[in-house]
Amino acid sequence: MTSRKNTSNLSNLYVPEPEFRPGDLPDYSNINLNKEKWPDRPDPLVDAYETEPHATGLVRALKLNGETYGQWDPKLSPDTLRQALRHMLLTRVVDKRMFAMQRQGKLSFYMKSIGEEAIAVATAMALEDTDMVFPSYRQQGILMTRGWPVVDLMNQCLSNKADKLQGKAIPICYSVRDKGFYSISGNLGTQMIQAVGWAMACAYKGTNEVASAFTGEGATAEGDFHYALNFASTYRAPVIINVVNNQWAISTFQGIAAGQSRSFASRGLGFGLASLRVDGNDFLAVYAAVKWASERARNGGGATVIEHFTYRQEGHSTSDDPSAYRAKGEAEAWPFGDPIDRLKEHLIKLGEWDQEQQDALIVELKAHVRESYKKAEAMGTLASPTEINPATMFEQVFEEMPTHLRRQRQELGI
Ligand SMILES: Cc1ncc(C[n+]2csc(CCOP(=O)(O)OP(=O)(O)O)c2C)c(N)n1
Repeated sequence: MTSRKNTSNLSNLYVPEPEFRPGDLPDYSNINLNKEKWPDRPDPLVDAYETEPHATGLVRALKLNGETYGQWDPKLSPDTLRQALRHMLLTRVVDKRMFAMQRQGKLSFYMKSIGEEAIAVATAMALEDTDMVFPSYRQQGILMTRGWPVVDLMNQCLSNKADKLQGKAIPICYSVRDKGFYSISGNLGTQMIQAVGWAMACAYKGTNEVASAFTGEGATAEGDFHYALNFASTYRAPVIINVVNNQWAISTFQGIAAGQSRSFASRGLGFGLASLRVDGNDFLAVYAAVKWASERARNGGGATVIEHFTYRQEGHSTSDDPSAYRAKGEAEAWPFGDPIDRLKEHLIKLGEWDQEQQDALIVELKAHVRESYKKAEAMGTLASPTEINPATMFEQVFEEMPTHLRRQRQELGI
């Protein structure tokens, strides 16, 4: 998206504005998908500056009609594609259920990833399970793909007595060590430097593992993003820096963080890092891009910046009302379609899926999510909390409890 006008008529200061605001009719006819540059797939160890066409064009493999195109098609088996569809649908069904439960007062807060499922699921499927992910709060699809039980996600969001984090983190700030899913912090950007540090340690120890960090495009305006890129570049850290450009940072449009750059991916070029801008609603392209970047990282080529070009179909969180700042119908008008529909169409085109199977899968997943919710609800919700031993607040934070906490616990007599 480009900005439409400079609203600042009081001075020469340029203040960018989004193309569409409430009351406008969203029209993306300026984006001609057939005219976009679809760059070929270079060798993963190519010189970083050779990826300039990839950082400013768009890596794609799946056309909107379900057919594949070009060198980035990872040529996955139908079984793998069906698995991907299942993980993406499960993520969406869980999101919808949790949103509804939040509206019923069962949890305080939730964040959906609707429209962005391909990014998380393709990442998890393209990486090794031993690779560590440093996520933001919109990659729950990674947990679904790595097989974290849905009931555990729900227990965390309900902060109930079965919550493995014992209520220490707000809902959606998951931390799942055995799934290689680093603790999500509410402070945006912190995970970027943590990921690079972790990757540097892997290189130091020679473990051949890769770190994968995620930020929204808005948070790339934080210093942490730039520090992370600098360290990643200097030490050739085996890390993938993912920027999920879903066009909106709550009510702030992407142009505020982008400035005059041609893309978020092109930020990486300035640090001498390989950089790819990928159609984030194209499961095949995301998978292929992550494979490419991980191959580069594992073979000593260092870090890659991947911008996932997508659209946040719904509100930022349960506390947000996007109709206050976005034009009605923007999500429907988004020219890159919906990632789940696109993968479904692809499977149908291959003769490996049909609508009946799709409907049956949704029924199955909804039943699983309903059952999981019943189990989680029995452990307590915001509306009907169960007693949690206050002593748990002192546990699972430090490996060895520091003296000041020991003293505080004694003072409380627990
Ligand atoms: C350091 C910091 N600044 C501000 C916030 C408040 N905040 C939470 S989410 C958010 C928007 C982030 O947008 P973006 O990075 O584009 O990610 P998205 O939500 O679109 O996935 C803001 C400003 C915060 N949590 N931490």
